[in-house]
Amino acid sequence: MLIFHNPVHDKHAGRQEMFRGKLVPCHETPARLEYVLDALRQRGIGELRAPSAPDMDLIKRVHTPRYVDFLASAWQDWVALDPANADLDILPSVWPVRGFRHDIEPTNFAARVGLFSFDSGCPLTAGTWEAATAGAACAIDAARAVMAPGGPRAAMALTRPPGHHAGADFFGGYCFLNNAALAAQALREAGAARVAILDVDYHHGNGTQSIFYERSDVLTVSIHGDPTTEYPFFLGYADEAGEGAGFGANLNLPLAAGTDFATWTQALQQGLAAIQAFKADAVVVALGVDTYEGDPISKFKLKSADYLEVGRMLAGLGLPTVFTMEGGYAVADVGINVANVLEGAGG
Ligand code: OKP
Ligand code: ZN
Repeated sequence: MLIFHNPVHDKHAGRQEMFRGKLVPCHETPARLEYVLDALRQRGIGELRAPSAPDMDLIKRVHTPRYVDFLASAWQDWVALDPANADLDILPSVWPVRGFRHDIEPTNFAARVGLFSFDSGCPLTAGTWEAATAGAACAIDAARAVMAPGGPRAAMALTRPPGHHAGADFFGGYCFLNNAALAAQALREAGAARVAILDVDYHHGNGTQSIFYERSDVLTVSIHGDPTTEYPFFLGYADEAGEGAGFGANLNLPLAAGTDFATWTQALQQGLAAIQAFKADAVVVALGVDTYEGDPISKFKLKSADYLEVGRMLAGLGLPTVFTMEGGYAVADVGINVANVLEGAGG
């Protein structure tokens, strides 16, 4: 497997997130990715490569140009307000909910942060833009690699911050640019007529779903903790099937907290069957390993060895496959769990 790893992922390093009424150290840390790199190197899995420059035009076909421009300048805008801000992260604190106007863009910085975000657990830091754009480049490169004549069957964007909660014009859930969506768009533009995104992260991929909700060329499937009790709460229910031309091209498979591998596997089979029925030409796997029994913020019960079987089942599709790195917060075990998926998928 060809693995595009983000060499500047650690420039995104949030200090604190709002969690249950307190500011706590961020769960989504640079160490997560280092554990994966260590595990892959130790086990000789994959061929590591650095990404090329990000394709900003493609990024602006998935995200709105004004959101991309906001992200690109947010840190400079923040520090311009007060030089002392350089020692703080940007955390959203106000949002335009029902009844507010959505057709205006305030000039106030806090208001703009709220306009482009949906939670207070997602600090935007000095290096977020650099890390997120390099990660986007990993996803785009991985997609182009599997579509190239003679290219590998599978490639991975090994990056952080993750992406699947980021929508066309908002960040949240530790995500800024939607790497899985960017990979899917790159697959489309490289010649795959029909693309499926299979999101196996513990949390519903709300950003990915919303980006493709009205499109018939990209099937979005997500297996996740039931949003009745699990983040992101306001999307990810089983009755969300897509809209307009996209009707029938979204499948949510919510599972109760406490779900074990046997039950989770049945949902995966269902998701794989939907991808086959869709006649996808290529697939993007939004790979979160926060389904792990030891994950500190999630409630499924997968064991490390189970991830080998997950990889085998995904490879059974026999499709060009791009993996993107999403969640997984049992930091010391993220490496073995991701390496197991990739080994199961054929290394
Ligand atoms: C990102 B990914 C809210 C607590 C939950 C967000 C979890 C984001 C998970 N205050 N925080 O899907 O792994
Ligand atoms: Zn997650």
